[in-house]
Amino acid sequence: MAGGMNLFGIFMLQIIVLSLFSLHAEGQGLKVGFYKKSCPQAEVIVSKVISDVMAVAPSLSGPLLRMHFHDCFIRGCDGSVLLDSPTNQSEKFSPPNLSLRGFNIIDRVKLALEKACPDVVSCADIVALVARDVTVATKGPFWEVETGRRDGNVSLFIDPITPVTGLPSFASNISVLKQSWALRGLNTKDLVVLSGGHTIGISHCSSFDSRLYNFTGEGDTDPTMDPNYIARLKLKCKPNDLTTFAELDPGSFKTFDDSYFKLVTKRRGLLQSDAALLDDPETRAYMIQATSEGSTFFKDFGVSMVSMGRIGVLTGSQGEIRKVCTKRN
Ligand code: HEM
Ligand SMILES: *[C@@H]1O[C@H](CO)[C@@H](O)[C@H](O)[C@H]1NC(C)=O
Ligand SMILES: *[C@@H]1O[C@H](CO)[C@@H](O)[C@H](O)[C@H]1NC(C)=O
Ligand SMILES: *[C@@H]1O[C@H](CO)[C@@H](O)[C@H](O)[C@H]1NC(C)=O
Ligand SMILES: *[C@@H]1O[C@H](CO)[C@@H](O)[C@H](O)[C@H]1NC(C)=O
Ligand SMILES: CC(=O)N[C@H]1CO[C@H](CO)[C@@H](O)[C@@H]1O
Repeated sequence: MAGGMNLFGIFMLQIIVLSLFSLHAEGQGLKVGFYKKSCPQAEVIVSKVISDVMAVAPSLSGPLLRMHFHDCFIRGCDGSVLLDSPTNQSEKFSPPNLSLRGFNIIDRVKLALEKACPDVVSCADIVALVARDVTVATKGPFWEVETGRRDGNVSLFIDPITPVTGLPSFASNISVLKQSWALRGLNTKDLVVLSGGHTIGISHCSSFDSRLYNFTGEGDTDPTMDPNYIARLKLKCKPNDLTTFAELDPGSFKTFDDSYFKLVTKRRGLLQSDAALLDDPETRAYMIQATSEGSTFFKDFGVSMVSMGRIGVLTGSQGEIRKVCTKRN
C-alpha cells in the first residue's frame, strides 16, 4: 500500500488530519452564491480586478491558481497562506512557496471588495474565486465556485514542510501523491485532474534539475524522462541555478488546455510528480483519455476544484472575516 503504509494507517492519518482541519463535515456551510444578498457584486468585482490584472500581467495566472492549492492543502482553505508574520514564520515563507507570487493582487481584490461591502467577503473565498477567474482568463473552464469560507488565524512555517501532512514535493512518487490526496478526502481522479493545473505556468530549475544532472547522486539523469527533452532543458538550466525557470507546459504555458497530459504521456512531464502519474494505471488511463476526442478534462477540473475548495473549511461562526488579507483582525 501507499508508501509502505497500510490501509489502517491511512485511515488513522485521515482522522488526524481531518480533525486538524475541521470538526465539520467537508464543505458543510459552503454554497454557490453565498454573497448574493450580503454583497451581490462580489464575484463581478473579483472578476473585474482579475481581468484588469491579466491584461497587463498574464504570467500571474499560474501563481494565482497555485495559491488556492497551497491554501487548501495546509490547514484547509482558510486563507492561511496569505498571512504575514513579523518574523517570517508563517506558511508563505516556507520553502515550497518558492514562486508563489501575486499576494498583492489578492490585496487589490480585497480592497475593492471592502469598498463595496466592508467586512463581508473572506480572504479564503477571494483566493478560491481568483483561482477560477485566472483559469477562465487562460481559456480554461468556468465552474461555479462555492463560497462561505471564513478566515483562519494560524499560519505556521513548519506546516508546508511537515512530512506526509505538508505539501507534496516535486519529487513525490505516486504513492505519496495518492496518500496526500486521500488524506484530504480527495481521490486519485482528483489527483490527476488537478495536476492538470500544470498546463499553465512555470517552474524554477531547482524544482527539477536533479532529473537532469544528479538523479541518484551519481551524476546521472532520470531514466524516465525523454533524453531529447533532458538535453533541451540542460541548455536552459545549469547545475544549481536558483533563478532560471522553464515552462511547465512548453509551447502553451499561457493557455489552459490538454497539452500537459500529451507531454506527460510522452515522458516530457517537467516535474517528477508529473512523471509519476504514469506509474498508476488509473492516472495513466485518465491522461490518455484527457488527450482524446471525448476528453472530459475541462468539466472534471471544475468538479475537482470544487472538491479541493471544500477541504477543512471554516464556516458559520468559525474563524473571522479578515479586513486585510495579510493580517489577522
Ligand atoms: C501533484 C502535486 C503537485 C506538486 C508536487 C506541485 C509542485 C509544483 C512545483 C514544484 C511548481 C514549480 C514551482 C517553482 O519551482 O517555481 C509548481 C507550479 C505550479 N503548480 Fe503545482 N504542484 C502540484 C499540484 C498542483 C495543483 C493541484 C495545482 C492547481 C490546481 C497546481 C498548480 C500549479 C501552477 C499553476 C504552477 C505554476 C506556477 C507559476 O507559474 O509560477 N499544482 N507546482
Ligand atoms: C515513495 O516515496 C516514499 C517517501 O519518500 C518512500 O517511503 C516509498 O518507499 C516510495 N515508494 C515507492 C514505490 O517508491
Ligand atoms: C522577511 O522576508 C523578507 C523578504 O521576503 C525580508 O525582506 C525581511 O527582511 C525578512 N524579515 C525578517 C524579520 O527576517
Ligand atoms: C550529486 O549528489 C551527490 C549526493 O548527494 C553529491 O555528493 C555530489 O556532489 C553531487 N554531484 C554534483 C555534480 O552535484
Ligand atoms: C484564533 O481563533 C480561535 C478561534 O477561532 C481563538 O480561540 C484564538 O484565540 C484565536 N487566536 C488568535 C491569536 O487570534
Ligand atoms: C513570497 C515569499 O514569501 N517567498 C518566500 C518563500 O520561501 C523562501 C524560502 O524559505 C523565502 O526565501 C521566500 O521569501
